Amino acid sequence: MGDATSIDPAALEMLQHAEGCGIDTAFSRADKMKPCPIGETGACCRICSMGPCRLVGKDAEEKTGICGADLPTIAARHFARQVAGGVAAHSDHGRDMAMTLRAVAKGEAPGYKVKDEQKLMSVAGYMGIATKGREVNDIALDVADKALEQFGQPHGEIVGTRRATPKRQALWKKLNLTPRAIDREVTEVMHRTHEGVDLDAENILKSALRCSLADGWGGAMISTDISDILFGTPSPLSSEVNLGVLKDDQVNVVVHGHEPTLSAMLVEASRDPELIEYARSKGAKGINLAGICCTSNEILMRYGIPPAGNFLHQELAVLTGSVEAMVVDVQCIMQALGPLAQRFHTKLITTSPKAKIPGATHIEFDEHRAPETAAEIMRLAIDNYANRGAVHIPNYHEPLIAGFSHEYLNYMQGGFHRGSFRPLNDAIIAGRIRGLAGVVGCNNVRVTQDEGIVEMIKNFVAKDVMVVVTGCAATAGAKAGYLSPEILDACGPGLREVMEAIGIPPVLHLGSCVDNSRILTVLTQVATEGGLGDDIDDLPAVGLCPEWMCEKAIAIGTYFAASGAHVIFGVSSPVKASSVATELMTTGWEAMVGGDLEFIPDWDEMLARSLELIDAKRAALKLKEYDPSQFGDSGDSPYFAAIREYLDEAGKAETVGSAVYPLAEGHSHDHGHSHVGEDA
Ligand code: BF8
Ligand code: SF4
Repeated sequence: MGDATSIDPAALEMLQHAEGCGIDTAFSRADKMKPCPIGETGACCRICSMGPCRLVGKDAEEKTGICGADLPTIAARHFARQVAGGVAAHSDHGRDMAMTLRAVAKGEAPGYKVKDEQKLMSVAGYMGIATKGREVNDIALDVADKALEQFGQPHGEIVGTRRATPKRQALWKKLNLTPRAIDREVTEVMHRTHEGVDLDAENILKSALRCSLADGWGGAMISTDISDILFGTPSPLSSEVNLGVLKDDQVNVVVHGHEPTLSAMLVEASRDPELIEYARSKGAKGINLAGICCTSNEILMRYGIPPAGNFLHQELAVLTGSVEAMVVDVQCIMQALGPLAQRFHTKLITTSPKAKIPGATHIEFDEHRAPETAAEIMRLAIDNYANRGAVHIPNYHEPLIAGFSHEYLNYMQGGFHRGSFRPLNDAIIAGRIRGLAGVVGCNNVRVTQDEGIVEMIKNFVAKDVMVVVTGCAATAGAKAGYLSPEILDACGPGLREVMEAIGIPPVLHLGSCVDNSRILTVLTQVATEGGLGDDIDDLPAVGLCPEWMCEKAIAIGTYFAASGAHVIFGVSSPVKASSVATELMTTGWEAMVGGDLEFIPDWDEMLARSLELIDAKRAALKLKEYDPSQFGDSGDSPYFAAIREYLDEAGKAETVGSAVYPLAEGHSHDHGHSHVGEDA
């Protein structure tokens, strides 16, 4: 095992256990397989079979491939293809959500319904769909069809872009960056980066910007909106996180992947009295559902189902020997799970026709018979309980609060009908809050698991920067205790004062990676609320992806840049070999769209650069210079006192899935009728 493994004690314990069992993990495989230094930096082109061409050596920037392509073109082409891959993944997920909504509207998807009518109305509103006096399912059908149109419409522009600030929309139009249709933008990038088409790095990167916008304001936004419509817009609730949420005396079912459609049905199945009784008949005390990666975030946000961990925990969960079934759909699923599951009793179950794994059992999920499929999977897991061997569950579980949404933040700051961001904007203007940071994205074995993410969160809150988190970064923060109310004690004085006054924590879990679209709409509202300029590029805000791993992360970083945000990634730059491509994506993009994408592998430098960017925006807005000595502790607010008391009870009572904040009147979101594992 190398020295850079994890800061998570549960992971360290499991890695030692793996070593003892003689089992490989991504961590140990990374020691044996170093990244290819040519591909890592974007200096390898394998687009045609005259190559692959590798532009290396001191004079690499003067060299060309066989066809004459130079380093900027090769690096930009590869980067643009990564963006297209990420956009395709998020958007195809969005398409599936739209298909499900369509089936629901037509009465063809038993088990699902429109759960959040308020959200349906607001989505119909921005899509320009009439709602007055119409049946819910008729509106839902139009919303689903409009969403599906976004993928292949021959004319027009992606409707979600209308939610950007007027200034941003005008800028995109002027630069010809407004995405037209999701599939079209992906296809066009694949075409332009085919051998012998777009050979101008600047132009290639510009097409990557437009393509990425088809994700943030298109596919990802559709995913978030329709998930909210079908499963409820999140509002805060408590849960627990880390491998310790697995239970040694219950049937453990772990969902892993991204889409909420099947996992939400498994939530229902795990609460089905008949199935719980069946589990008991097999000697288990109950059914325990937990999650990995973003499907975990989806059901954490809405039902309080506890995450067992983030991306690098997927193998570790199986290694506990306690998982009866790991149920996967799409994205971020390691092929290594196949052979690994075979060394334990764990049934690895693939469910998407798009994603099969050698060694797995395939039970295809179909939204037209979702409850039956979920029950079938659950029964298989229960039947497997008897096959359990030795169990090693590390005893680490942290309390956390999750479930924040744009809608809920509006509500906390003024009510659903007078929703506003005034208190937040005023606090930023006054300097109580120095700025905003989004800390998002993956785990990556090339850096110490969770270290960069947690370093950023810890330092930001201490320096009065309010933080929003999504994806595996949210899980990392939660595992380290930064999503518990105790975090208030780690806050700078100004931030603490504001959080106590508004009644929200300083690190807000906004959901899965597609829910980064929530950050776009939150930033847009902050920008248009008044006092902080009039577009995202005016805001004292940064977006960070310290431990990025996949193409989706690249797509996200790019659409934030195209939306005007300064974005910093860690690990290493996929265009590092080309100083020209690097320049184009930093100073070039900043001049063009106000945002940019930098890669800074060192955590201290990443933090320093973030604060520098935030302070520079404050100065440009002529805001007061940030001065932490101005503000003092206001003492505990009743909100947090109540939450603290509540969590103190956590050891004694079941807290998972309980709403922890007051809900608005007429608030249509629910978090299920009973707690996980609780008797029905
Ligand atoms: O979609 S953060 S490792 S799970 S890609 Fe994958 Fe990265 Fe995790 Fe969420 Ni997002
Ligand atoms: Fe080499 Fe050009 Fe072919 Fe790329 S497209 S592999 S640079 S010849």
